[in-house]
Amino acid sequence: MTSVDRYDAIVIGAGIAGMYQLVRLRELGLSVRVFESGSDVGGTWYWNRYPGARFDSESYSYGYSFSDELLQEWEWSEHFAPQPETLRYLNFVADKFDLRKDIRFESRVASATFDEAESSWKIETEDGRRARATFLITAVGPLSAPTLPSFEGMEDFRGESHHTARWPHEPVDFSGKRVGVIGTGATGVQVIQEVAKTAAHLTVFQRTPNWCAPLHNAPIDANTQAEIKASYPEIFRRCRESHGGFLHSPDPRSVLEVSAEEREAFWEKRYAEPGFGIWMGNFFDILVNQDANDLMSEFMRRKIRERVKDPEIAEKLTPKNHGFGTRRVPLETGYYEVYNQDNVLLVDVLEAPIQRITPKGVKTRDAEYEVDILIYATGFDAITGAFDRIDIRGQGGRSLREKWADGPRTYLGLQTVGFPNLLTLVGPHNAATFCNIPRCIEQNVDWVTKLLSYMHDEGFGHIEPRREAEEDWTKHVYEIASLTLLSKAESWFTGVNQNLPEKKRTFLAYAGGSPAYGAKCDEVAASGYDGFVLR
Ligand code: NA7
Repeated sequence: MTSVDRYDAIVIGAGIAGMYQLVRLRELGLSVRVFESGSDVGGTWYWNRYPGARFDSESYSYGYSFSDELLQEWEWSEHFAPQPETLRYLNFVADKFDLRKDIRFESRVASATFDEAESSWKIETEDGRRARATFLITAVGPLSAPTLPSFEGMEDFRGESHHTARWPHEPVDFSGKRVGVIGTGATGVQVIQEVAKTAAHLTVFQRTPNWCAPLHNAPIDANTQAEIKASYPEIFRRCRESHGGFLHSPDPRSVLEVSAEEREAFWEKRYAEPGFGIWMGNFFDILVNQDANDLMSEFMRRKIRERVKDPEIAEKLTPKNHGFGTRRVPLETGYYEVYNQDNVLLVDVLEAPIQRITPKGVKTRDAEYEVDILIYATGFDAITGAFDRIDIRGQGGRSLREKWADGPRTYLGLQTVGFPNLLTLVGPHNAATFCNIPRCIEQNVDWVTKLLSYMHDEGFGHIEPRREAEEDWTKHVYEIASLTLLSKAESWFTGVNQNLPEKKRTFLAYAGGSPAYGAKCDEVAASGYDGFVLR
């Protein structure tokens, strides 16, 4: 060891992507070091410890698929596992594959600089540790840079306050407490329905309501467990063939071609089924045709009215500025019924905005709401945020943050011109950003591993995309997005976060689906990496 440790590859992040990338690179015989800011493995599942955090993907469709032994050893207890179980699973994986010995924890990478003379990357952590590697692989996660509002007085609040993605490791007791939650995205919905069970009083500060659908979670019984273990190849085949890597695929019929009775029956069935079927397994055109989407949104509107007793509250909970499924659909268990409880108050902060945080609570235009605990479920600087928090400098000292300031430009969401040997797992414009994420992570990691193996065999030490390839891919990403209604809504997919006014509205994910994306990646590899320059 010198003062600067040298490796073949440095991976940033020990979540699902970083852990799997480590497994694969070790198999190639490469020296690898993973840097992780947390004190242990797990990424998303390490940080998001808020009460109520759980999968919206079927547990058995979410775990790693690469090891049959692991699949047979691990047992999920519920169809949609809670966060503590997922974190236990990831720890189990880390133990089984002895991953921790190559991971440096509590090491946040502050900067990464490309050294043109050596064609390698130098990184420095916040605590001054330096390392160097030929390849820099980011596994930083698409939703890992939490954002807080910038209300005046936040630091003067006298109670306890937490962002959901920075939840304490010790349990927070809500009994007898007045709790406030700001935010009603997928996270807010999960935390609200859980806190409402024990808090003395809960005030929900909602700006934009979302279309929420029932999760229908249940424990997995012994027979089902055996069936799951016997059918993993089939489970993963179905995921591979579906647009978003889920067990749900769209119905090929148009909403507009079936009778009113038929579509009602279909939607009732989907509403009563577990998971994302109502989003990913709906009529194919609800996400591309406004008329089709309007009908679906009307169905969901009726459901809210049926479940929420007070019609005025039901109205407040009904989205007005976007159609069903055009933003991430929160899955819920009794969420709407929470608003029938006497101890729960819904405050519409679109109507009466939050003006400041006071020592005692939250002050809106109309009133001050006193709380003992304040929960910020206010989301993330999505997809590009975790990159922006590292000072990444490529050829000529060019900053990645500056390059992507008007929106990311990539080739396959895996590389970007001017930053050779930097590979961005689950990066912007990568199908993994709109996916049952481990399924697409495995695709990304396997592709990168094959690339590194090819480069080793062919004697290449340098890879970067051609400018035309980057332009074509970026254009394709925006064209595909423009065909969907997702591109019309304000959401983290489109880079809209009102706490980040400088962030440009673009489309950050890839909406063309993981099968098409996977096929394109395979084609590029088979052609000897068409679109890339290898030296
Ligand atoms: P989201 O989906 O970005 O939701 C953040 C929520 O916080 C959303 O309801 C926001 O309202 C609200 N918010 C943010 N800032 C404010 C301020 N200043 N005032 C009032 N309300 C605010 O993040 P999540 O963590 O729920 O979900 C992220 C993903 O993680 C999710 O899609 C899953 O895939 C897992 P807004 O909509 O901006 O009006």
